[in-house]
Parts: sequence; C-alpha cells; structure tokens
Amino acid sequence: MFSGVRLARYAGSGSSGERLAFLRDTLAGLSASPKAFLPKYFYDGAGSALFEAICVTPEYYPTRTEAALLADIAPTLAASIPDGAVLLELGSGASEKTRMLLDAAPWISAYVPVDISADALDGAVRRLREAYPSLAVHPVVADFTQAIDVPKALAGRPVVAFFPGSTIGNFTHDEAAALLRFVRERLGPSAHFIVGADQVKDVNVLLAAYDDAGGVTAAFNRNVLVRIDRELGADFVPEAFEHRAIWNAERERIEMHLVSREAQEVTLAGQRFAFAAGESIHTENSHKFTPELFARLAEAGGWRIEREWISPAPAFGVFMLRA
Ligand code: AVJ
Repeated sequence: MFSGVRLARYAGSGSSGERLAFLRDTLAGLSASPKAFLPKYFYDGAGSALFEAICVTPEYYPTRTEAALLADIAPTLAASIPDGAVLLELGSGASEKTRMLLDAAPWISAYVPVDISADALDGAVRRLREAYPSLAVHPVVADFTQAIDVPKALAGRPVVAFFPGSTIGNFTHDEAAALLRFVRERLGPSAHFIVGADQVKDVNVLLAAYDDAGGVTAAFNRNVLVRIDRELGADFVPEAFEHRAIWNAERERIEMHLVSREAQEVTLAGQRFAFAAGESIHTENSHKFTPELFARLAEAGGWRIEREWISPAPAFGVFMLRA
C-alpha cells in the first residue's frame, strides 16, 4: 500500500499536470467577467489548515452542528452499513467526522479518503492508521469531481460513500445533481451515500459564519492569492484585496469575494490583469439547502432518500441516500 508521503510525490500539487491545470484555470478566471476562481484551489497545505481553523471559530457552526448530529444518529447510520463495507469519503480533509462512523460500525473493513490536498491526506492518514490499526486505509489524492475509484484491491465489497461538511454546497444545483449522478454511476446500484447539506437559515447567522471576527475566513480567502503567487509566480499583494461574504438571496447561497481595494494591475504568466477599485474576484459559492431542494437534486442524480435528519437550529441536514 502506498504511504501518504509517496502519494504526495505522485499526485500532489507539486506535479506538473496539477500545476498546469491550476495555471490554466486561474488565467481563465482572471480573464472572465466577473473574475472568478474555483474553490478547490483553496486547499493547499496552508489552506487546508486554515479551513480546520475556521471549523473551530465560534461563528462557523456547520462543523460542530453536523458533528453533534452525526454523533446522535451514528447508531442508526451504522445499522445500515453492511458488514465488511468500504467507506469512501469525498473531500475528506482531516477525516475528523469519519471517526464517528468508524467507531459506530467497526465492521467497516477499509477506508478510502479522497482529497485534493496531499498535505491534508498525509496527516489525516497517519493519525487514522494509528487510531485504527486494523483498518485498511487507501488514500487517494484526487479531485473527486474528476475521478472516484475504489482501489482494485477492494473491488466487490459493498461501498458506503460519505460526503459530509456541506461541500456539496460549493457546486451549483446543476453541478451538484451531476456530481450525485457521477457518484451513483461509479458506485453502482447497491451503494449507500451519506451526505451532509447545510440548510437555509437566518442570514445574519450565515454571514457571521463566513466572516468571523477573528479574521480566519478572511485569511483562508486571501490564501488563494498567496498560493497563486508562490506556485504560479504571480505578483498579487493579498492585503490589497478585502474579504467579503454576501448572501445571494435569489440563489440561496453565501458568496465569498476578494474585492480590490484600489485600481491595480497583477501579472501572471506574462499576462497583465487590470482591477478597478471595488472590482471583485468571486472565490466561492456555498449553497444552502431546504430538504425539498436537496431531495430534488438527489432524485435528479438517481438516488432516493432513505432517511433524513435536520438538526435543531442552526439547521444542518444529513441525508442517507440509496441507489
Ligand atoms: C468546506 C466548502 C463546506 O462552504 O462552508 C468555509 C468552505 N468557506 N468558510 C463552506 C468554507 C468559507 C466550506 N466547505
């Protein structure tokens, strides 16, 4: 089995294909109008660590709310996890919530964490192997929208996919339905899929969660500029951009932006990009759901909802889907 360290060398952001895709997407985003980046590029090592820091701010309720809900329902979830199942997690990051399932269903035979950040996977895998010595852990460094593969060594075992954290909120409704369908097609007709989806709620609660007083979310947002400078050789001055979180009521989503404090120019790969004062780069969407909306997307993706749980306020949903 590959160690996390070797995987990092194979397929981490250090590989030239990854760097090229990052450059291509960043150039396209800066050429677009309005300017926009893809949220998956937040997650270099520093960005993954900043996200973990966001999760423990007082304002960012999703992580602790979902964790409390999962702790409550873990026995029920476990009851539907087949003996010897492979647990496949999309965007596993630090794999903290995973432990709740592993503890409740010790008959899970293998764990396949899929994450775009080799650094985040490395640490998570090291800690999990120590805590669960009899669990087979097969980390995969990948963009889960492009590739979801159960390692060949585990073929034939029942698969339970796990997609917590409302990461699905990063996608538009059409993209989310397509992703749900992609997972359904990759995992086959016997698959189970446990998805966490944050719910529409009081706008002030939402805005605070994406603009914490300690400035951790602002640092997370600006870190993508730091990363573009370091990995792609651009000359962004991160502090010349202001972090902004807004609620888009029509689309029911929080948007994060980086707003240019003044007119300025930035150079990337020999191309110059002009910013007007107040012009923004749209860096992330975080869609919020109702049970009805989530059900519609799940059905569009070929799933049916076997059970759903919504926490007391601040409302967060966990959905158990069957193919
Ligand atoms: C990891 C995508 C679920 O959208 O809430 C946290 C990322 N962005 N604060 C989210 C995030 C700003 C987070 N997801």
